[in-house]
Amino acid sequence: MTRPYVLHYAPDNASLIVRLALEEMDLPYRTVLVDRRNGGQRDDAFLALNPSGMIPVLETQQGALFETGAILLWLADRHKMMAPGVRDAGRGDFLKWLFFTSSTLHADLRITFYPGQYAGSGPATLQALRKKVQERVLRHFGLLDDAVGAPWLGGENPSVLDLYVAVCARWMALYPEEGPRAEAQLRDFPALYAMAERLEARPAIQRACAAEGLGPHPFTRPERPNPPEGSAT
Ligand SMILES: N[C@@H](CCC(=O)N[C@@H](CS)C(=O)NCC(=O)O)C(=O)O
Repeated sequence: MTRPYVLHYAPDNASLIVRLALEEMDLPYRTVLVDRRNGGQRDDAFLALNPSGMIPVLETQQGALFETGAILLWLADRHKMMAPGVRDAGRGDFLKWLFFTSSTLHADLRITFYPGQYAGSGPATLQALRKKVQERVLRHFGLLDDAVGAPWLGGENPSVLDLYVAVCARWMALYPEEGPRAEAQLRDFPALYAMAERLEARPAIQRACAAEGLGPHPFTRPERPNPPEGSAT
C-alpha cells in the first residue's frame, strides 16, 4: 500500500501551495504543524529534513523534499497531473513561468516579508528595500497577467503554476502584517483575477483553504488567516 505523504506546514505559509496541489490531485497525505511562533523551522528535527530551515517539507517514499517549486514539479510529474507532460507542447512555457514564479516572484516576495534577512537593520533601510522590491513584484505580476492562457496560466487545464501564482497574489495583499504593503490588488491584473476566481470555486481548493482557516475567497478577497491550529508567522 502507498504510504501517505507527510506535509510539514504552517498556516498560510508556502506549504499551502503544496496542500492545494495534494488536494487537487486527491493524494493521501497527513500534516505536521511547524510551530512558527517558537521558531520550529529551526529545530534540529526540522533542519534534518530541510537544512535551509524553510517551510514546506514534503516527506515522500524517496525522502524529504523541500523547495516549493521542486515539490510541485515532482508531484505533477510523478502523478501525471496538473502540468504538461515532458513531451507536451506546453511544457516549455509551463517550466519557464514555474521557475519565474519560484526563483523571481516568490524570492522577491520573501524579501518584502523578511527584509531584515537581506539588509541592515535600520527601519529606513528596511522600508526602502521593501518599497523597491514591491515595485519589482508588481512588474512580475504584470508579466504573469500578460502570460495567462485561456483560461489557465498553462492553457486549457489548471496546473500547479496557477496554485503557486494565486497564493503569491494572496500574500501580496496580506503581508507584511505591519508596514507598507504593495500598492496593488489582484483586481489590477484582470487575467490573473479571473484565474484566481475560478480556482477558489473548486471544491479541492475550498477544502485545503478551510483546513487553514483562510476564508471563502482566499485569493480574490483575502482575509487574515484564522487557523484551527498554529500561526502563519
Ligand atoms: N524558497 C523556499 C521559500 C520558502 C519560504 O519562504 N518559507 C517561509 C514560510 S512561507 C519560511 O519558512 N520562513 C521562515 C524563515 O525564513 O525563517 C521555497 O520555495 O520553499
